[in-house]
Amino acid sequence: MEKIQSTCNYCAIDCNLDFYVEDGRVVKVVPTKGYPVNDGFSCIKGLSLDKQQTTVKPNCLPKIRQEDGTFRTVPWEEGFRYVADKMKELQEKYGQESVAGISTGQLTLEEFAIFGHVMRDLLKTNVDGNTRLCMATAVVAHKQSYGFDAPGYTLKDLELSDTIIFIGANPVVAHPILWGRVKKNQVPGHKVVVIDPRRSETAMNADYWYGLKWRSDLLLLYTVANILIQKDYLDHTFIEAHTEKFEAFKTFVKSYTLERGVEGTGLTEEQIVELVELIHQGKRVSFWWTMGVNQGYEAVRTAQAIINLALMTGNIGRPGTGANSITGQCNAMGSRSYSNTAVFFGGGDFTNPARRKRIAEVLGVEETMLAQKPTKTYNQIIEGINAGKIKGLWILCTNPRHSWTNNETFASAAKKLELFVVQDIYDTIESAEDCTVFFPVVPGLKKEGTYINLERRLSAMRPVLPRKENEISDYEAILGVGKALGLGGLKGWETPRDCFDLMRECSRNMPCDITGVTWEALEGSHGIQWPYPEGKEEENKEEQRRLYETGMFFTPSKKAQFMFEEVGENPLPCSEKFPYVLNTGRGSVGQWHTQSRTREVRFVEDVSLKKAYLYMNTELAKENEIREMDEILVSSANGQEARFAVKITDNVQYAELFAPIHYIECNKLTPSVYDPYSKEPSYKATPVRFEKII
Ligand SMILES: Nc1nc2c(c(=O)[nH]1)N[C@H]1C(S)=C(S)[C@@H](COP(=O)(O)OP(=O)(O)OC[C@H]3O[C@@H](n4cnc5c(=O)[nH]c(N)nc54)[C@H](O)[C@@H]3O)O[C@H]1N2
Ligand SMILES: Nc1nc2c(c(=O)[nH]1)N[C@H]1C(S)=C(S)[C@@H](COP(=O)(O)OP(=O)(O)OC[C@H]3O[C@@H](n4cnc5c(=O)[nH]c(N)nc54)[C@H](O)[C@@H]3O)O[C@H]1N2
Ligand code: SF4
Ligand SMILES: [Mo]
Repeated sequence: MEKIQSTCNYCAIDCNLDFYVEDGRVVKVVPTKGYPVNDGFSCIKGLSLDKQQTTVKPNCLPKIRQEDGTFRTVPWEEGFRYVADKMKELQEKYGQESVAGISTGQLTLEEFAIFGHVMRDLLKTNVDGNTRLCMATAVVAHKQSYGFDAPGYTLKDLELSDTIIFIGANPVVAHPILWGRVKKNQVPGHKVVVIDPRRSETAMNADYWYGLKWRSDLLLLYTVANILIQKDYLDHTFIEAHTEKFEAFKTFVKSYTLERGVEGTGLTEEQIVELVELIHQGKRVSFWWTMGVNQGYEAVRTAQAIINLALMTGNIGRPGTGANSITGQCNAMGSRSYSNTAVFFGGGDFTNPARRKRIAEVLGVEETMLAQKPTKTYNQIIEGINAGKIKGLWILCTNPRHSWTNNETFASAAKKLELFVVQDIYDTIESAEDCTVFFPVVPGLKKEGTYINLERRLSAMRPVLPRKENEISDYEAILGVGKALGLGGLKGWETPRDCFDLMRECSRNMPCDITGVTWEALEGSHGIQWPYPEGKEEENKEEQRRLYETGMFFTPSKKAQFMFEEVGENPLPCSEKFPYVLNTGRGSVGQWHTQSRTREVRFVEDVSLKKAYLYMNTELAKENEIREMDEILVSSANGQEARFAVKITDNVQYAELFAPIHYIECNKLTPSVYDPYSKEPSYKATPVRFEKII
């Protein structure tokens, strides 16, 4: 029996697992002992990765739709040529930006790098990722506040913190291994605080739960900041030495009085003051946020309001502290720096002449070949298709027909496309229904590459199983089309390993420098956190490292910025017609997003409901004579309606409904509303009404 250590490619924890293989089959999966992230533990999804060994069918070839609607199976070379020719034809007919791509945070670093290169540099068009739906807010917040998209923490900080504050995060369900680290915290008297309108699974296990009114976080955080200032609970030395714009912030938050906070958040005076005291009394306070913050119409400012609290109280760069954004997908961090979508490979703006020169040198191409500007955003791509301007789309490792906000807008877009390439490990996903080309690729178990987890740790994905005839990886599919385009620019990109070497070189002297990491060193390792520059390996040999320990940030002045803006009007508030609010999120540890993968896991499927459901408050249900599992028709302010079964609970507020995202009905109802800076959808608070189906 052979043992192969690889990385779980579901969530951003990036647990390492030992796969035991015999006769070309995985017979056992054991979480890697001693791996600093998950040390011998994992959740059910990682343990079930072996279920995906059967998904790719034999004779795995591309399919092209014919005029009569049926599919023709073709050899790979023909598939590549078809897609390449069609994209060039569309560009000639309708303009360069008439084709687009949607990438992901769930492939290897090398895979989205080559996709970004082919689409953005060779074809000179747009590629955005599903990371827009997830981490875009944190990216913008970090860039503006710290000068670079660099979350500073290490997971060990959860064990060292005396006051752990989760804001819009439910790690008990979404990041169970991270929650395991909270449980390992031995600091005497440490406290866990949860800020979430819903009494989530994490709230139930916390010492303090602040069940504020949805979308009132920004108001709460400014109120807390104002009281901290009034009480002089500040770290003046840190503010002075390492931050800018504090005086302006101080003036700004003056109007965020306790009364205003109470009125807008629905919390009591005592609760808000208690929260302030908790922050003040903590010696090592850490703030952790996820989608309850990122997915809102003023999300960037909310994330920055969290950063402001950490800065003003000096809770950053020290063990057990930080304003820490928790990442979602296994390689969201990799895609942020290496997908060539919003920034260059390794970071830096597309307009920065020094970066342009350097990247062109590393890639061995003319500077003119490189993308000139950041990509059009996800919403602009979908709107572009619906407006008839974009005619070709290539999506990979994402299922937008289900996951995109107001997802009927994706359904209508898909029907308008002349070329719609779907590249996935299942041809049964909802997004494949209207595709014109399907590229079947192998799952993670059969490929190699690099992942970066939420604490900046690189780890290796190594092939656990051999490939069968015609089975190819995402990397090979993209390279195949890239070559068929005949535009050059792919010398040195032959294998994932070559690509990794290029990307390493692109990162040189950037905050995310990984020039000291080698392909070999990652294999069977404990992972390596960035930065890890060449020549400084000794200096960085600690296994758990954090950024900002010297108080230096990545802005030109090396100081962090207080970023703030008045609390805005809700662009889509509840009304008489739509008096309730639909909250959405992860439903269970076992279910993953659109369920394409986890529905294969027998013990997850056995306990998961087959039809869409939502949670309703006991009192509201009673008033409407709704009993457990009765069906209701929910109508949304976006003009759509969908059926849900009702589960009754006291854990949601009276006017709040909570729908797990694992059913396509959920995003039928979510709106086309975005944060103005990050363009991340406001998924978590849609005005709705409902009626019981008799
Ligand atoms: N089992 C499982 N795990 C997963 C995933 C999965 O699909 N399944 N997906 C992964 C991915 S990609 C991601 S991004 C993460 C997401 O991880 P999380 O963000 O932790 O999960 P969510 O359930 O989306 O949202 C977190 C909480 O935000 C709360 N919330 C809603 N509105 C507000 C608000 O106005 N204010 C505040 N403070 N909170 C609010 C919700 O009630 C919810 O409890 O999970 C990752 N892990
Ligand atoms: N209402 C609401 N909607 C949300 C959210 C929310 O909180 N509320 N959360 C948003 C967030 S944070 C996220 S990250 C998105 C996730 O949304 P999606 O990315 O659309 O969801 P997944 O189900 O993870 O889709 C991944 C796809 O990749 C395929 N796949 C798996 N492995 C491979 C591989 O190796 N290669 C290829 N080519 N394909 C593979 C799977 O079969 C699946 O079809 O959903 C967003 N949508
Ligand atoms: S916690 Fe995340 S990385 Fe770890 S096994 Fe579960 S899904 Fe995989
Ligand atoms: Mo996500």
